[in-house]
Amino acid sequence: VHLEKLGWTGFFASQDCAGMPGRVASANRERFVVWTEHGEIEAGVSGHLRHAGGAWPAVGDWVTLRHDLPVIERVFERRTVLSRKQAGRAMDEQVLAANIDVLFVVSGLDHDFNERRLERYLVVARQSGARPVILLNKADVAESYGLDPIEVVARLQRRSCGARVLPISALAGEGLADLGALLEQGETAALIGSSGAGKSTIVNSLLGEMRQAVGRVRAADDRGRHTTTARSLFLMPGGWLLIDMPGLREVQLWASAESLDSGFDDIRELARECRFRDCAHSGEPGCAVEAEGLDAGRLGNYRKMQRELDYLERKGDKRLMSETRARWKVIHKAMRKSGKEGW
Ligand SMILES: Nc1nc2c(ncn2[C@@H]2O[C@H](COP(=O)(O)OP(=O)(O)O)[C@@H](O)[C@H]2O)c(=O)[nH]1
Ligand SMILES: [Mg+2]
Ligand SMILES: [Zn+2]
Repeated sequence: VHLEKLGWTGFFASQDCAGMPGRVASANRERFVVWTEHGEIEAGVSGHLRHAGGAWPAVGDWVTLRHDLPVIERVFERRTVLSRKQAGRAMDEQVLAANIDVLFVVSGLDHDFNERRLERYLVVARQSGARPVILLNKADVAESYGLDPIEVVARLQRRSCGARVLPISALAGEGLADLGALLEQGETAALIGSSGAGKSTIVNSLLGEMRQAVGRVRAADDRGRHTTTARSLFLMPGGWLLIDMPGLREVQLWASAESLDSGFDDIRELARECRFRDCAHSGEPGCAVEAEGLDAGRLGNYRKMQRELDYLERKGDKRLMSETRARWKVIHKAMRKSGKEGW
């Protein structure tokens, strides 16, 4: 396999690299599957990488391997980084995937449909530097959950600040042909969303074969079972790559205030008219956001995420947070240059 087919570009080639380059196709704590020019290699990490305290390999990462041993020695600088705050009290970043061009945020149009969760995923997506696309899956059953796909798509599209919103049915294979058109050859997409949203079914439908274990829906409570164990990378017939990620139970933000605001243009626009510059839109006199009668759920969610980021800013590791912020600036400068900020 040529490295270009796996997403290798000049960005990585220009980084000084001794050893054999490869891309992490799956990451499971200490064990990694790495794709190289010479095929798939199961690898661990070197003592140096373990103790140097640098980036730990994540799925999608470009790494260098030793020529004589299946050992990862180094992680290449990342083009984009998909991360969340580690679950629990720890104030640390957890990298979910790296070097993603398009992030498919998947939600089923069923009992699990939740606009607040989608808003949260969009913040994560914008922080990552990848182009977010919302996939509303299970359009075939939407009606039986009282959801009108056309109406939901229109509403989300109005609020998504440029992110595409596509209704699909992975099971029926509807709408999937449009996905490949959003990526160029060698680009990488990832699927993120709750367990049971249909991510693995999307991978299987695109591959035209049963490669990913699909969760059975329990009849009793209709909740998809958690069946994906390792995240994995797939080569799509159209020449792009797709990462299937396990369902995330909880997504705490590891993001900058800029990433949050970039998904809430409507609130930001109105906020300019608020009497106080630092208006929190919660009962202040002369608040334009509240006067407009914006969807209370959306405004509440924005405030909740703002508080979460304030807390992160105060309690989080200052150095890490400033790195996160610096990365955001670099990514967005690069995107403006490449004219891809249209999302
Ligand atoms: N009705 C319907 N069910 C779907 C669709 N896509 C996936 N499912 C079902 O949803 C359940 C969870 O799918 P799975 O791909 O394992 O979800 P994942 O946890 O996001 O990977 C399975 O029972 C699928 O058959 C769809 O488009 N329509
Ligand atoms: Mg799955
Ligand atoms: Zn206000």
